[in-house]
Amino acid sequence: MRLTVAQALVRFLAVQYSERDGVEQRLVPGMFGIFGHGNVAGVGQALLETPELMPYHLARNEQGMVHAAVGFSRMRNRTQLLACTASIGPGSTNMLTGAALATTNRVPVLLLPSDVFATRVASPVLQELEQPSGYDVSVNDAFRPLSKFFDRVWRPEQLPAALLGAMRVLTDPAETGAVTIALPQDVQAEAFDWPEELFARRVWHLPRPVPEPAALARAVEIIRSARRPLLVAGGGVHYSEATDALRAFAEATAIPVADTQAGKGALLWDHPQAVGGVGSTGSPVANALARDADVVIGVGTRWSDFTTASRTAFQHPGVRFVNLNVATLDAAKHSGAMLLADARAGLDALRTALAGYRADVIWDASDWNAEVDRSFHLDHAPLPSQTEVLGALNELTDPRDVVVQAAGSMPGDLQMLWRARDAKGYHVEYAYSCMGYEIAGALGVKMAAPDREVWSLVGDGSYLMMASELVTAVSEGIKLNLVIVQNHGFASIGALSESLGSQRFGTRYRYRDAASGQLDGDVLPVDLAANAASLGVDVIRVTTIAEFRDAIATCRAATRTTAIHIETDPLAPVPSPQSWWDVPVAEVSALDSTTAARKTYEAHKRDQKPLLGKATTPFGGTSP
Ligand SMILES: Cc1ncc(C[n+]2csc(CCOP(=O)(O)OP(=O)(O)O)c2C)c(N)n1
Ligand SMILES: [Mg+2]
Repeated sequence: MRLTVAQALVRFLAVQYSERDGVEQRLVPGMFGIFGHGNVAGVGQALLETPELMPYHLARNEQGMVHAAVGFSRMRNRTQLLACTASIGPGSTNMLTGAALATTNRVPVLLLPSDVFATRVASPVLQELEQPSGYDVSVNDAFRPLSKFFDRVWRPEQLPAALLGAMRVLTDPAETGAVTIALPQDVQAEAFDWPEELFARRVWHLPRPVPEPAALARAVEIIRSARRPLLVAGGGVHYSEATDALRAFAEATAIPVADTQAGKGALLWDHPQAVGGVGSTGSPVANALARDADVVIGVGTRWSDFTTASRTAFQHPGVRFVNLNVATLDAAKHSGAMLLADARAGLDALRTALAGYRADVIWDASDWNAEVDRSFHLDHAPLPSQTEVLGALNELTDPRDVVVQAAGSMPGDLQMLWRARDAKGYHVEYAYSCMGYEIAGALGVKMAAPDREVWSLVGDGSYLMMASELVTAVSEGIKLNLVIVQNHGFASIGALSESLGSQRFGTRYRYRDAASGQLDGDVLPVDLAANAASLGVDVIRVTTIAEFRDAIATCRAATRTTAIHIETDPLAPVPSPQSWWDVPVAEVSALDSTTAARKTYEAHKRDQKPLLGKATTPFGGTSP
C-alpha cells in the first residue's frame, strides 16, 4: 500500500485496540496537535486526507495538549490514550514538561515531535539547533530521558518497528509513560510501499499479572505476623480498577486503609476503614496509624516523599513493607517484600491466602472529622478561606463530579480535607505537581468522561502559567467548570518559605516598591475574571462563601465553560496533618529566622529513617 510515512502512521494508529477483562476499545481515539512547517504537510496532510480515521483537536499550547492527553488517559485508567503532534523546535520542546509529567505519573501518551530533515539537503532548517559536535543531534533528543520509549524514524523502513515498540510500551502497565516517536519533516511526507499487514487490526492485551506463589507466601507470612498493619493505596489501585478488590480485602482483614494523592477514592471516605491521606499532607488519623505500623502494605504506590513524609512517617522499630506493584521499581522500595502483580489480582490473591487473619487496630476519627467540618465552615473574614471554598465544593457538587488540581496550596488542603465520594471524583496530579496542569488536564478529563461535570480548581499562579486550553475547550464546545482562586501569589510556597525562615520572600504578586526595592508594593491590577471572559468563558464573580455556594449550582447547570472567580485569604488557618516534609534549610545564615528554622529542621531530620529493613537506624547511625 503506497502511502506517506505520516499517512501510514495515522492509518496504523486508527486500528490499534486495547483489551482488558474482555473489553476492547480504540487505543488511540484521537490526536491533539499544533501545526507548523514541521508537521503541516506531513502528519497534518494525513489527518486532512483521512478524517474518519483519526479525530483531530487543535490545542493552544503544546505543553497543554500533553497535559490534556494525560488527564484523558488517567481518567480512562490507562486503557486509552491520545497522540500529540507538534512542529519542529519550540513546538516540540514545549512538550518536554508534559512528557516528564506523563512519565512521572506513569500515564501513557504518544508524542510525535517533528524533527529536522533526515536528508539535511536544506539544513539548517528554521528552528534547527545546530550542535557542532554532531549533526544527528536535535532538540528532540531531550525527550530521551523523559520517555519510556524513544525512536526517530530516519527512514520509512524504520516506521513499523518504531510503531510496534511504541504500542508495546504504552500498553505495558509496568513500563508505561511518555512514548516519543520523532518524525523528521521530510520523512513524514515521503512515500513508501507498506505491507498490508501493517494496517491489520491489532489488539493489545492489558495484562493482569498474578503473583508468584513464593512471593505471595512471603507477603502473607509478613502480614500474618502484623499486629498493627496499615495499607497505603496508590494510583495503581485505580489504574487496575481494583477498588472493589481493595474493599473486599480491607473488610476481610480489618486492616485500615490510607491513601496517596493518586490513590484517593480507592476506598471512599465514609467507609469505616478509610483513614484518609497519609504523609506530609495526610490526615492526623492516618499519620498516627503510620507512625506505629509494624507492617505497611503499599498497593500501586510509588512511595513519594509526600507519602512517606520524607521517610519520617513510619517510626515502628521493626516496620516492614509489603509492596504490591506491577513495576519492580516500586515493589522494591523500602526493602519491601516484592509482590509483583496487578493490584486487583494481587489483592484477590492476598485476601484468599490470608483467610482467617483479622487485624486488631483501633483508631478514632471523630475528632478529625469534626475538624474537617470546622475548616469547611470557618466563617473566615474579611476574605473567605480556601478551606471554605473546598468545603462548599465537596458538599454541593455531585459525587460523580471530578475535581482537577495539581499545584499550589490546594493539593495539600485537598488531600487532607477532601472526602472522596466516587472513585474517579478526585484528580490531583501530584507526581509532577505541575502548575498549568489544572485547566489543560481538566480538558482531557472531560473528554474522557463527558457524562461528568469537571471542576478545574486553579490558583492565580497556575492560571497565569497556562490558561491557554480554555480556548480549546470553548472552541470544541467541551464544558468545563472553573474555580479561580485569587490570592495574589503563592499561598503554598509563601507558607513553606515562612516555615523555613525565608520570610515569604518572592512569593507575592506585587508591584516593586520604590522605597524597599522589593516586590512588596501594592496589589497588582490583575483581573483573572476579565481575562477568562476575554477567552470566551462565562464568568461569575463572587466575594462571599454564600455567593460561592449559590454559584456552584449555576455553574453546574450551565452548558458553556463557566468560571467562578473568588478571592481568598492566603493566610487563613489550615488544620495540621501532624507530619513533615524535608526541604533543607540553610546550614549557616546571618538571618535569625533562618537560624531558628534550621534548628527545627535538624530536630525533624532525626526522625528520618533510611527504611533499609532496619527502620530504627537513623541515617549515619548504627543498627541496634
Ligand atoms: C511549573 C511549576 N513551576 C513552579 C512550581 C513551584 N510551585 C509550586 S506551588 C507554586 C505557587 C502556586 O501558586 P498558585 O497557583 O497561585 O497557588 P497558591 O500557592 O496560591 O495556592 C509554585 C511556584 C511548580 N509546582 N510548577
Ligand atoms: Mg495563588
